[in-house]
Amino acid sequence: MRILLLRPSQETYQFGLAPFFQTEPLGLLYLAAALRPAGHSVTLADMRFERRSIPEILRESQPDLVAISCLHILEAPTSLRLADQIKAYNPKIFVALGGHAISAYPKAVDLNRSVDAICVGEGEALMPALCDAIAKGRPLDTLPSLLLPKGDGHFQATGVQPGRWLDLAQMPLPDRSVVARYQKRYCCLNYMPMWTMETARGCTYRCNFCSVWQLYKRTYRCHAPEQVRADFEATGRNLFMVDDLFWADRARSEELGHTLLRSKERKNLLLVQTRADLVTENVDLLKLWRPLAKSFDIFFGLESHTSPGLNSLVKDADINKTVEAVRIARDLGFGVTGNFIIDPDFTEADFQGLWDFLDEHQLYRVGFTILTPLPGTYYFEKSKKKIEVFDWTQYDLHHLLWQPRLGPERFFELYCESWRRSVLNIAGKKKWWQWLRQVRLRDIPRLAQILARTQTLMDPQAYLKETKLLAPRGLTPVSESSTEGVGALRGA
Ligand code: B12
Ligand code: SF4
Repeated sequence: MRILLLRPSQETYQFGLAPFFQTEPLGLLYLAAALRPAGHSVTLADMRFERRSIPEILRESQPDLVAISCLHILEAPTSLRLADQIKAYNPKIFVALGGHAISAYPKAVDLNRSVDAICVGEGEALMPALCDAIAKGRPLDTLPSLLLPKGDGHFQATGVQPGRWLDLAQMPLPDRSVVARYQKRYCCLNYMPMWTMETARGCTYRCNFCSVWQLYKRTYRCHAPEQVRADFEATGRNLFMVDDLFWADRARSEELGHTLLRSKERKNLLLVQTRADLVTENVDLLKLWRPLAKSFDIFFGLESHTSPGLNSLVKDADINKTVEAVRIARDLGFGVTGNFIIDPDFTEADFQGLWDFLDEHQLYRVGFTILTPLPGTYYFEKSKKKIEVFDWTQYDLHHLLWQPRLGPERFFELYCESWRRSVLNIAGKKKWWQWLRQVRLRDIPRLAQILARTQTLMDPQAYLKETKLLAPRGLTPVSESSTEGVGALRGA
């Protein structure tokens, strides 16, 4: 079969650093690697960079099946629009929709009549089986992990139980040839081009805001060390390892570290994501891994500046570990980056406490996202009663979905003040000329663009303009009161 893999773009890039974090669609690269040996011809279009329209892409690739990957729920509206465009072009093309966010919340596809199958979970076994069944004209309701249209706009699971979890140790390497035409454009801030790879999948923890553990049912599986080494060697100088839980398995991480060190390959930048407690418990592993790259950044899910705050997010962590992990990572020469979650329930004192914590521990290379119940999580179901906004384009963790305790105006003033304390504020601690010293001459225009854009992260009016909340009873709607300051909201 001829198969087209599609990575959707998203509706708007209003907030956040999304335009400067554009990485390879790794899930689709694994699908390409699974489909080609089965004899299928595979092409990929990354709509974040495409100038060609969908009809032009379809004309060129002539697919029998299009597989759309929806990783983030905020990409659901564009994913569905792509499905509609494909069917409008040729109703005979089979449209399969999968990916993390849709797997976690297939309901987001309800009432769409262009999707022929919703694919839940990992695609390496499912996609070849689906293509095989379609090619041979076999009924699809014998396949596991699928939801098929019922005819009334809704979808129904086939009910066939999936087999055991895939053995990642047996999995072929991702096929990067399908993104060769985009490779130069993949980036993480001023690091460009950027590659991504995976050494392990899943997470055994249970943070309430996160959809990863709920989808993978708290499993954690690893690729074989020699395969990881081959992938490490196949990727370029800047590498983001997308694992959610780096250094989780001590013995395996030690073996993997030694395996990679036996390779001659060293990176300019290596970026990994992990938890503070995995750093404090694995100092020797960090020492072992450090020589693998010139710059080695750890992205921590810092989430809160207090232990009760961590508890409320079910992080199963202690704030002392955060402090210790930051110190250890810095002492060993790692770059410390991370993210804090701002709860709409924050008081003025909570914000002040956060800023004091940032100052005390010199945490300025951090971001701030708004606590957002992601569809497919228990937390989403629990929060449904108070959620006022079900427009998925607002689920980028930079929008309010319900009334914050302080009212939207004051909330965004303080939220923006948090961003102003980060290194991205060119009027703040790190001046723009200090940034320039850190980058190559040819990267300066790009850095200037990034810094210019990030200044909107610090402008409360920009957020208020976008806010779709209902006005609290008796108060002036936010959009009308936005120039009048806090008084208008308090006037009720
Ligand atoms: C890498 C990554 C990114 C990259 C982008 C990657 C990309 N190519 O687009 C960057 C860093 C830019 C990013 C940004 C954000 N991210 Co992100 N990201 C991830 C991360 C860590 C890994 C994804 C990955 O590559 N996995 C590995 C591959 C192999 O898995 P996969 O993509 O799921 O693909 C498999 C299956 O899903 C399936 N499959 C995929 N497509 C299809 C299609 C078909 C037809 C079939 C059959 C199967 C199939 O098969 C694949 C192989 O098994 C995930 C966490 C996670 N574990 O998923 C978070 C995650 C997806 N991100 C998340 C979030 C919240 C964000 C941000 C909003 C964060 C922020 N602070 O701003 C932004 C939003 C970006 C934006 N558009 O504005 C959440 C999403 C939650 C949700 N339900 O929406 C996740 C789950 C993290 C979390 N802990 O909650 N992200
Ligand atoms: S936030 Fe990180 S540690 Fe928590 S469940 Fe998700 S992936 Fe695991």
